Amino acid sequence: MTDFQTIVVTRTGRTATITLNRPQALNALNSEMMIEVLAAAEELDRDPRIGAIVLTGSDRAFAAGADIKEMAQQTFAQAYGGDLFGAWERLARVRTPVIGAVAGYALGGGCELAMLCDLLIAADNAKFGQPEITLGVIPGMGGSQRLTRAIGKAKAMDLVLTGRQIGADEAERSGLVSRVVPLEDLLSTAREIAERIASMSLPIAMLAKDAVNAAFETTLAEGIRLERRSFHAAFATDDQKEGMAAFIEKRPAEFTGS
Ligand code: CO8
Repeated sequence: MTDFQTIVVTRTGRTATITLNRPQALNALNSEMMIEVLAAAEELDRDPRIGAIVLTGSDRAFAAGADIKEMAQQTFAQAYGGDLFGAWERLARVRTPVIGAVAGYALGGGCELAMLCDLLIAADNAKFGQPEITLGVIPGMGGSQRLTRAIGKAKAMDLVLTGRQIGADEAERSGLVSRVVPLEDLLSTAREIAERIASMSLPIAMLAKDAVNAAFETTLAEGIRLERRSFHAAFATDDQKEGMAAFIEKRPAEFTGS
């Protein structure tokens, strides 16, 4: 994989970890980091040997937002003309399951990047927030939409209008993260989850991810229809035959991704 300046990419078996690595700026998301995260995620997504990706930062910061120093002088014409931060949306099109492992600050674009992951694990020191309003802007990478869908209108309005931060426990109570673990267990827990997902059938995991994501994109009736069609399609795979045979024969399934 390419030699990156702002991230570190490691592979272990069928999983990979992308670590944001600009400690001097609390992992503030500048354009270089955006290009590198997207390149790494898309390359891993193309690799059928990788069944799950962990996205993480440092103990102090997952990411403290978009790089304020880089964007401070942008004009409307530059922001609109260059579709500032629009490319991050490509991460939502990665089909391999992505687990966000958040410690420390996940603010602004950092919170939005976390919400682009499929499921979120938080360390007990994690802090989430959308402080854009304090800078004279609003969330620009899905915060007003994904946060509202994740935690509901009342809390999303509270965070987006006041810029207040919430801790890991409130984030879990609100449905933003699926688990909170002690800081020292964050990465091992995220990797265990990644390994478990990667031990399943990759095409089936992709179908499952797609079906859950449809709940955010479409009507209930359309979502149910898509789910049922995908369920039926699963019977075209060898992995469905293997999974059900393994259950009946009382042995672990060995999925091949076919
Ligand atoms: N951009 C640039 N530099 C940053 C950022 C940032 N977002 N956050 C921290 N830094 C830098 C600081 O400037 C400082 O650098 P230096 O030592 O050179 O002065 C270094 O990181 C350490 O930060 P602090 O000294 O401030 O550390 P503290 O522990 O005192 O405070 C905080 C930590 C509370 C996280 C504080 O740094 C802070 O408030 N940061 C800004 C948080 C913020 O407002 N984020 C939202 C940014 S706007 C945004 O994200 C818009 C989203 C639109 C889409 C984004 C797509 C990616």
